[in-house]
Amino acid sequence: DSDDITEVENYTKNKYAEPNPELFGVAKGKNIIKIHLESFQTFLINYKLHGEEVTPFLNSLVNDPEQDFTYFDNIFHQTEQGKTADAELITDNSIYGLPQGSAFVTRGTNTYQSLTAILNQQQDYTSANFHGDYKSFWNRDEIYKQFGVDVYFDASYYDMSEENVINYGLKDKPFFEQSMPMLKSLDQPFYAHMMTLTNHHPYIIGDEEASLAPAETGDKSVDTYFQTARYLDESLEQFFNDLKEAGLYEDSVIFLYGDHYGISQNHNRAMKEITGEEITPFKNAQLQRVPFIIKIPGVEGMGTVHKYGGLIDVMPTLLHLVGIDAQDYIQFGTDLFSDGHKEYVPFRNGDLITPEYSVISGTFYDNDTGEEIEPTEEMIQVRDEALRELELSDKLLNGDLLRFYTPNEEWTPVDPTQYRYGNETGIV
Ligand code: GP9
Ligand code: MN
Repeated sequence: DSDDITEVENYTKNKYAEPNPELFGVAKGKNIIKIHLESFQTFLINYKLHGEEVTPFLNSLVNDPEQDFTYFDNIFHQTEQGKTADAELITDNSIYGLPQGSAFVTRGTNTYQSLTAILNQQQDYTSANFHGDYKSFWNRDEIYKQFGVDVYFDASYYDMSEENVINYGLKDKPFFEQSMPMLKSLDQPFYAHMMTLTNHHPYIIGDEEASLAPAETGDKSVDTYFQTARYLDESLEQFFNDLKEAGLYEDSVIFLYGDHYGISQNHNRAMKEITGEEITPFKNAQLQRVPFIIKIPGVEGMGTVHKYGGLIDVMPTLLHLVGIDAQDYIQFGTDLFSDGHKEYVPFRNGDLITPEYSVISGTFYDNDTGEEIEPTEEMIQVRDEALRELELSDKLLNGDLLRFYTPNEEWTPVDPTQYRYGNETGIV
């Protein structure tokens, strides 16, 4: 009820970090291209297999200052069972997924105040999601309407012939290739969310598409993970070239993020071979890093930034870049570019990572040594704060509390009946 939403509001307003004045509004009205790197973990960046870079194209973005990208190398995914759907929920709402199940499915008819709707209402953006799977997967066709996603280009818009499809759906190269005309057809400015798929467990790839030899751990999905990651990397290079050719590259905000881990703890033996270290619970938590890589038109790349954060911080960061103050909205993350950004990162299971220490299953570890430590009062406070944050996010979702929240005078609640995807008729 309204007391509960006030409790959430007080919490998020108190956590809120003021924008960095040098970046606030620099990307106002610019097209935004969001690229979802399926199952992509940070350890792949600059990793060499058989002496070869696995992802030379992504590496060039993070290593070459001329490309003007900024790479955050201490970002964590924060997802749970909802996997991709959790990553979408988190990045477009700055709300955590649920501890069990997928909020996309169980909270698909909630009221949301999503990035897509805010961009549309405040700056007339058109939002479009692109994905080579069918629209009902993860209940997307229902919840996207609550988010106010204008267009959903699902599998029915693509040529899903046998040679184009593998594993869950469309291969990344035909996906990006066929997305180009759809992207060009959008009214500008747009917020385009491109969701890749080929780098998905169990990492299946055909001989014609594999340009890298598999790893040799003997664990099949770990071995081929590098090959599908390479394929994804090549598809990105092709997409960036197409964007340049279409005149959509220079002046767009382009960002890429890994949605969640690709290699689970069931593969610790093989991962020991890959990383050269025993995968302890501490080490496993550190492996939950996913890249966040962003180019902002007119802003020089900042190289590699070591600030700690999570996917929860993506939305407030973007809002500030386009010049919309995040303060009005209920958000659990804070702007990564802000001096006031809080560097503690709650995981959905209650674990926690900060720049100095990690809390895993209730045990505190020193990040430098990986050794157990006795927590200080302050560490315990931060841990409790993180747990409270998760609890409030759950309260928000389970009580559908955004129904009771009006961010500002301009806000119009999203009407889901106004959206149609694919071949849907007027009857919803
Ligand atoms: C399916 C794709 C995969 O459409 O997004 O979802 P995941 O299994 O990663 O949650
Ligand atoms: Mn996924």
